[in-house]
Amino acid sequence: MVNNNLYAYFAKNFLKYPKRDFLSSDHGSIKFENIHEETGLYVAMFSNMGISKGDRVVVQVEKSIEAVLLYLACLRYGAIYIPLNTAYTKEELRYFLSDSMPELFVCDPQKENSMRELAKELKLNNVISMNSRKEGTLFHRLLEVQSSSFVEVCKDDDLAAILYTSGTTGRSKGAMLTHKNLLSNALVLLDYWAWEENDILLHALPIFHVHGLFVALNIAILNSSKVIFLDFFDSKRVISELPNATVMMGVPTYYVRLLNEQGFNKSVCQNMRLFISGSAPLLSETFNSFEERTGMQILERYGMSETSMITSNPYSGNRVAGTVGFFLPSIEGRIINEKGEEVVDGEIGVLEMKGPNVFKGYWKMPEKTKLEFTPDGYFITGDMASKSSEGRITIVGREKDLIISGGYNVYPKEVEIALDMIEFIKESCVIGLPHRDFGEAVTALIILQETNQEFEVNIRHLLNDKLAKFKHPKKILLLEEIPRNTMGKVQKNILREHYKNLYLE
Ligand code: MLC
Ligand code: AMP
Repeated sequence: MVNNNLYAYFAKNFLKYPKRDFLSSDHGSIKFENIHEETGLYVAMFSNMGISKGDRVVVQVEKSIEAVLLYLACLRYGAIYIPLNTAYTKEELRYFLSDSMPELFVCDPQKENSMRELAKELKLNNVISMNSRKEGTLFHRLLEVQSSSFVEVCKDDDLAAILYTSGTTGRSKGAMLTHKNLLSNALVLLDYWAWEENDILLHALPIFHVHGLFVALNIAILNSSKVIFLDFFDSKRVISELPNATVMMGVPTYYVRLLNEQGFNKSVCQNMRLFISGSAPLLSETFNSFEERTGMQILERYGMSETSMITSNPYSGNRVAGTVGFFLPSIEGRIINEKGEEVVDGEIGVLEMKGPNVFKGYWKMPEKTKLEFTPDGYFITGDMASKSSEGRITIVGREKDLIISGGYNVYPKEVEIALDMIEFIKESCVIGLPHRDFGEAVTALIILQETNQEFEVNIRHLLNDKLAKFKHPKKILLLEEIPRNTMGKVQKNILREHYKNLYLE
């Protein structure tokens, strides 16, 4: 029987270079030949805990080799892996846990007691903990078991993972990704980016998003590549590791920060074959400065949690600054205007696409899922784009009210809801403004009920428990009036135009 479990595909590569390091971090390393034995321990632990195929495993932990093993073990066991940003607050977690109702929740050891209380309240069974220093109750559990040889048999549309993405209404949606979704995209990218036998990936991204987890790690595993696995992005550290690597992936902020470093030059990039950027728009200015400094062109691609990668600049052909390249092989894409018609080349519309990488739907939201697809089965991305006569796509904006700050998505609505709950705030409006480091900066414009000198300190304090830090406004400005059109809709474009230089001066 064919096993379409993504792990089974990965496992075919474990013995290609058995002695090669798969992950090498500041805390240790693991060789390809040991992945199966090691993940077998996690599989045995799942079995002891009574976890079944299709059960959810929610994970909010530091980046570590063991966190990757946990991901691989979930695939192998047929459990649904749900990684969460480590910045999420307890309030945010409450939503994710109650929505996904996991059979296992893995958290940081320092938060374990408080998470146990939350889990008890939500009637969740298993809470364990881990961090990159191998502390936490997960490691005690692993000592109690012997490695299992079990690999679950999966169909290609069985769920492998759920990625929560925020929504315009302020409520996060869980994008359900299947084994086939993940495998098909990784295989296409492996070929499109011409991965080579001895490529070494420099990995500085977090592993709770599609970029660091599925794009970076899935390809590396399929290619049996070594991964230099950094705990987080630090420009000086990245520069010191670049001579040991051939491929790096990052959000635009990484490249902006590298260019701010004197030590970033041609010589440290001498072994590099490919720099890839995505998750947010890469400014032409960054692309050009990068080329001037290193002689290399960053390859920009475009994707989403719901679909993984959709378009990419070519590996061999021209990479054009400000564009995200061509639809990847196996993807059908089109750009549609307000009348529902396909636009002519150069005109702007909403990008829609279909392909084997498109997710199965939003977890427990069939109605919402329906709304995001056209009757003929295209997924509506919500991104505004145009296509050149050559077929190159340019993302020109977003139909959805979304801010992308340093590669993290922030939906203004969610921040506005949190602000409007503060009793001394009469009204709020949240917009993204251009920012040299983060690309866009979350900015709040508020009207107070009455004068309050301490408003900013008080607001920041109140937001601490509610929203992850990266969602907090970088600036909070007072307004007398919020501009609205005749329908009463806030005219955010007027505010964005008025304050466009706020962070640039
Ligand atoms: C951290 N902070 C941020 C932030 N990251 N604020 C706004 N935007 C961000 N992205 C805040 C912290 O809360 C903290 O606030 C302060 O900045 C410093 O924290 P830090 O941990 O030192 O942050 P820093 O190292 O500067 O992190 C910035 C970053 C990081 C850019 C290195 O955010 C990052 O690695 N981003 C990558 C995101 C990513 O992987 N995206 C892929 C999504 S997948 P304070 O107030 O305490 O000082 C996707 C699909 C696709 O979109 O196509 O790929
Ligand atoms: P997420 O929901 O976190 O998966 O974020 C996906 C969104 O990031 C997309 O819908 C785009 O708006 C944006 N995005 C990803 N890559 C790019 C890119 N290269 N250029 C512009 N926007 C991008």
